[in-house]
Amino acid sequence: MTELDEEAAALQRRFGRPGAVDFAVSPLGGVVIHLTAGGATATVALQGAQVLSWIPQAGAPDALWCSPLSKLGTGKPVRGGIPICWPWFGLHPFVPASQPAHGLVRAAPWSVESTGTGETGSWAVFNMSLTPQQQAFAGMLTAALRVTLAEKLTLELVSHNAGSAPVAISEALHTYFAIGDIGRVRVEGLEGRTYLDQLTKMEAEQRGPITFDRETDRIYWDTGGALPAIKDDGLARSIALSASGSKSTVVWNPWSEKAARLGDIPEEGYRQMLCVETANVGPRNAVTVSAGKSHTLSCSLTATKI
Ligand code: TA6
Repeated sequence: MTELDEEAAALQRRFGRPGAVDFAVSPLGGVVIHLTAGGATATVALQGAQVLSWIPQAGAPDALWCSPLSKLGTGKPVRGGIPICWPWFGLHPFVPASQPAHGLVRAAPWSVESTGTGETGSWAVFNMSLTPQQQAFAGMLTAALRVTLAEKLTLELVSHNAGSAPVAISEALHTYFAIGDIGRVRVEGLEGRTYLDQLTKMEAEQRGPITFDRETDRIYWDTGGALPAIKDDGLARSIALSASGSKSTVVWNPWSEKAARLGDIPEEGYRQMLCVETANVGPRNAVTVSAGKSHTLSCSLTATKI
């Protein structure tokens, strides 16, 4: 048995619920949890507490896109699934050059706190604590992520401030959705909202559904209460996002040139992926967590045929 096999077996003995919560070694080279509920399945890597796959109904195609060029255990986040951007989104607000983009935890090892299965589905809770060095500039923060699989896939990211002073955070459930083709998909539900175009640094109002014919990188502000949905004519599928504790929604497709520069998206791979991210993006939509308090960012995903 390899070290990973032994780690998976030990976690299975402690947290496994055979047929509902099962630990295994992924072909990507790390320990994962397979959640099963009804005909749905989801796979979550301990690295980054990153959801890598979500089959919403038996026989349905994966609703999440994951690059075939990514591996676990490389020190880099897997390109795909649902990376956890925390405790900042994008570049660090104060020391951008010295810190990784999208925070400290999307490629770090999280620990399993608890698992279970029952009428509400199958679930796992992961914990993350910052190192003392990280706390020195990020604050006395801890994070917990609960992934629940039932008819929906629900993620709840709880930020706790264990310090004695308030801490401002920004964050995103940076979801890569699998789509038939970027030219045959639209995002509804953000009409009339104001967004920042990250490419032009200009703000504009969304008119009609969002469609795609070029690199698109937009932060939609103040989207609390919005119900964005991806309408995918290629796969004849609709994926609805229902969020809470979220004031921003990020919509991103790298298109061909940026995808080539990123280096971990196969040629033409950008056509089968679309990010619609449940977030709180600073400074406008940053969240201040008071001393001793917590904040929860959550999103429930529902996939239906159209
Ligand atoms: O969420 C959109 C975005 O901020 C884009 O600007 C792009 O950088 C993307 O995230 C991916 O970032 P990554 O660090 O994973 O390459």
